[in-house]
Amino acid sequence: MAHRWTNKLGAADVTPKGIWMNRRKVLAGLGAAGLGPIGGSAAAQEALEPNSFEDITSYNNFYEFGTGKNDPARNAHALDLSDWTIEVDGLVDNPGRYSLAELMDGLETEERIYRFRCVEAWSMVVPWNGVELADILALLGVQESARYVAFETAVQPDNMPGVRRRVIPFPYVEGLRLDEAMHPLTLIATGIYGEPMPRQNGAPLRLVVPWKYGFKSIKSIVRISLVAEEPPATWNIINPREYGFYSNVNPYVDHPRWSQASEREIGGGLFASRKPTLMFNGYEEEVASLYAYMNLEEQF
Ligand SMILES: Nc1nc2c(c(=O)[nH]1)N[C@H]1C(S)=C(S)[C@@H](COP(=O)(O)O)O[C@H]1N2
Ligand SMILES: [Mo]
Repeated sequence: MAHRWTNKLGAADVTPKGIWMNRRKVLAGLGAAGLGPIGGSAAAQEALEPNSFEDITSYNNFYEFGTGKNDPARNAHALDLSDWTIEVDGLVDNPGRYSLAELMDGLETEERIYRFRCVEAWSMVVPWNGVELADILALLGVQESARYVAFETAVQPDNMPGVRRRVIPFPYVEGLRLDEAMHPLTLIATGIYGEPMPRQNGAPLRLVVPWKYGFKSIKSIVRISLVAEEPPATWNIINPREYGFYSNVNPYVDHPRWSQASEREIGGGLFASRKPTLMFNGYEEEVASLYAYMNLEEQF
């Protein structure tokens, strides 16, 4: 591929102020701050048409329930949601074991219609309900020395056939750099189409990071840790050559085994043409400054 994406933006100020400025920019892009869903800059022009509830809940990746796209819809009914708690630990002022309601105390969920791009080169548009992770982190009190946020998925061997068969290592783990975690596009989602999060989509709470490949959006979270060092991430552990820690959507950096230049839209029908993949999945204007100092081909 001849053309390579390079970051032409100036120095990014990855400080709380930098984050705040970035947040203001995103909110400014909405017109009236806080009104309506954020779809990203490109999406301001192009109204995003969400996929059907049926598409979103029947074509899934959730390896705890099997590796087939239909397996989560078939098997995730067994996920036990009773007494769900989220362990919060590490470099945080308010560690402890929280219920979902306690974790989101006083926060109102909003709808965000985001593009969702899997590393396997398929995509959907999903109307999530959730809260900004930044707002949860503010309640938890992130300490000065924290640089990353680590997440862990529930392991329920009796209820998860993929865990029993050890199709990949479990628990599924993921992580974000703190500035990524604090970005106003980054959500903790608790629903889709106004319904509580379906089990196959990661009930009762899952991460959504719309400018990154789907595997960063870890499901059914039971642990959130504030840490100083880059935390482990499941697909990066399995195959670091193919899956980087950052995994930002990037049409100019191909997967070693396939092109990332285009994508197949789920629900588009058998004869639909592939659509070009957008830099940072269409959220370039909002997030490119987070990566100003990085070579995105080496740190992919
Ligand atoms: N715990 C866990 N989280 C996960 C996965 C998984 O297998 N286990 N798959 C990831 C991948 S590869 C994708 S594409 C998305 C799929 O989310 P969806 O099924 O809601 O579309 O979930 C991500 N989160
Ligand atoms: Mo994925």
